[in-house]
Amino acid sequence: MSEDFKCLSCDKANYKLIEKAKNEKIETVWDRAEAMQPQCGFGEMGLCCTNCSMGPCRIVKVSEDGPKKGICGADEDTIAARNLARSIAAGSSAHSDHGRDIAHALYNAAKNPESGYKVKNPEKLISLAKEWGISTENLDIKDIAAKVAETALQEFGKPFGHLRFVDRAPEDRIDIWKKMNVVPRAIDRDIVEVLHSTHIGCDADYRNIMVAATRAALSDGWGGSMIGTELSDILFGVPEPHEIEANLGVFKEDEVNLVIHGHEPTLSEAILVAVNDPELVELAKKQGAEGINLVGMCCTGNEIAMRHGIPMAGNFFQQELAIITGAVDAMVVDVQCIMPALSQVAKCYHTKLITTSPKAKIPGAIHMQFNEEEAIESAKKIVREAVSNFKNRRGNILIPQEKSKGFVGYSNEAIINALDGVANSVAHPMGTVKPLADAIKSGVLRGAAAIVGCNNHKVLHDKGHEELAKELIKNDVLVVTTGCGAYACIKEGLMSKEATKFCGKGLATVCELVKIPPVLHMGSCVDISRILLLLSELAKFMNVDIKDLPAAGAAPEWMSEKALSIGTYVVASGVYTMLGVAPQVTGSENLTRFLTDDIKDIYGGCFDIEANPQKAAEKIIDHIEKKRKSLNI
Ligand code: XCC
Ligand code: SF4
Repeated sequence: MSEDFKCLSCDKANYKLIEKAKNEKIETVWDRAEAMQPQCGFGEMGLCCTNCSMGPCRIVKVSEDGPKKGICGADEDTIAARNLARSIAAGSSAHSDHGRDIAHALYNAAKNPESGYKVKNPEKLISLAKEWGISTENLDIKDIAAKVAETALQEFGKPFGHLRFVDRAPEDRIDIWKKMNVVPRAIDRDIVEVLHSTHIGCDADYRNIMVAATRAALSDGWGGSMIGTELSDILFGVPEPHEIEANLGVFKEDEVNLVIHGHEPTLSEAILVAVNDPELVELAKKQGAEGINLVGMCCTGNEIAMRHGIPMAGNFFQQELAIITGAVDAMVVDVQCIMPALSQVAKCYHTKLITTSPKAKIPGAIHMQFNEEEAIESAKKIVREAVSNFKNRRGNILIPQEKSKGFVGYSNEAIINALDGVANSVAHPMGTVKPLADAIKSGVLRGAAAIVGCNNHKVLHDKGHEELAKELIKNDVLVVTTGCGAYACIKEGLMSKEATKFCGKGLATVCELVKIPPVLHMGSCVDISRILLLLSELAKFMNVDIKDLPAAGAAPEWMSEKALSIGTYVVASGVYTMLGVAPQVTGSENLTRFLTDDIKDIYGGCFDIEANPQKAAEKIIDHIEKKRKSLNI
């Protein structure tokens, strides 16, 4: 029976649950994807415009007949570019609003003891204060935290200048951005400008639309996301390697299973404190449970795995399946990548789906607003709700056996220290990238590639990530990963020490020598800002620009607008970026050529599209070898 599901996912843990869903007549993402076929060709190509109420307008490409312009006269290039730009702006807004919430939490840590938040890494706080020119003299940690938080919040709307983190990029890179007029200025402003310029009757030049979109994307990568990552490290600690378990087998039949799903560590960190509260653990026991089993899903799962070793239950396509186990007592969600379908699935079981953010309510879910000003108290109320639901389990529980082990938590500090031979401590700020540069120069490592992003029914679930990762490490390319790609890799065993068996000789030697897995877990999607910084440090150390490095990015199964923003800022930072799913722009030949070719001459990076992971790997390796040749290494 489970053989039938091989065409849906390559993760065996899913098969029994998909079968269970079928038997129990519960619809999943795969059923809805099938029901959606054939998908709209206009949308697929980016040729449908609903920017004003004279529309919708669509451009007909498949035949000579039919409109070639919208009612206002917008052509395929304008329409496709406007659609893409708006998606990039939405993606940038999601990451950046997340960053803003973390900055507010840091402010709460400083000013509001009721919040329960505390600065966990004062060294990183002080170092950021110095970088931003904030005087720390005679100030205690709380005062410094307040100043840093306020300064971070001003990055969103400051009227003049450019984003502070831009100065972290190599000089050559900043020069390119200046020349192209894409230096991000203020995060909200850059996003708003995209919305304005893509309004009907405004910008009609696809290349100019991409200027605004690129600036908004850069204000995500070198702005909102970087603020999110840096301030999260300050508040909750710099990630360090932890060995954890991953996949749907992490649920426990005899414990309260609480899934935390979404993105912002402000919630998950508070929930983690709450599940360890003796009173709540006692309550769980009174209900007949052995304890409380907290597990993570999607990016918030990445965040608590890498800081606390909490198990990672599953990625984007596994969220419904988690509930279908019948063992989830509560799924607590905040923002982003939470399928509205969850409330229907939860209804079929005893599971409580609890929404917590005013930005994301779901009909049919229980809404318990998470109040960051009283974070811990608020989290305890949510956990109490979960615990008290244990007794309502209905039987018919199926927890798959499958789970894997692996190491997560490779912040830049952890990677640099590991390569430097400094054991197990990231307390001191970033050292030098020399050992990494040496390994690349000598050719023991041919280069590095980031595999990031989501799940998408257009690619066999997890296969895009896994196969690409395996092919790259076989060819001595070090892989770093974030987001739902990280789940695919850990589930396949690629983050375990044994994964060296998949590696080429050079990479295997490095991994064994410094005791790292060949695929390094760098966190959630906002943490792609860590990758930007690592590339930037490496480029500066080697006296080149990011575009000259033997490095590449890939998003084999991407689907979200955030991924479009990421892809754009990564390309504009000089990185060759492979997509496994084509963006909805192919109706405009000019825009497609711009993104996959012309853009190379501007930023040094470009998009490439290849659904087949083997072929994608070949292209990435080819790119890396070309860069090595140009560097004479
Ligand atoms: Fe979402 Fe971040 Fe994509 Fe996964 S990788 S599906 S965006 S959870 Ni960010
Ligand atoms: Fe049609 Fe132009 Fe309005 Fe878009 S903006 S819906 S192309 S008239």
